[in-house]
Amino acid sequence: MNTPFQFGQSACAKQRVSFWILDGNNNITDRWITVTIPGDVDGDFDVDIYDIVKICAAYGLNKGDTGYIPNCDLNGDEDIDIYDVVIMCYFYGQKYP
Ligand SMILES: [Ca+2]
Ligand SMILES: [Ca+2]
Repeated sequence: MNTPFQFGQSACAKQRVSFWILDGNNNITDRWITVTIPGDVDGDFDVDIYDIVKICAAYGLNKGDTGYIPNCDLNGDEDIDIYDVVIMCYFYGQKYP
């Protein structure tokens, strides 16, 4: 579901939300975020083997490293380590209908 986001609206699960960024030069950029299950690093609304493959490819990397995938940093501490894998394992097998 692609839904235009309204200011003040809370994003619910399984949504792709668009928003605009206005930079200091008055340039507007359109961006999308996906609200999904923790561990769904590829954004297809499930946590499966493809998500594990992706987190394994980035395992051990820190923010700024080549190959770092922000979606794989599930606890937001700027590295991809066992704590992120634990979160993914907790949600493994879940999907939105
Ligand atoms: Ca997935
Ligand atoms: Ca992390």
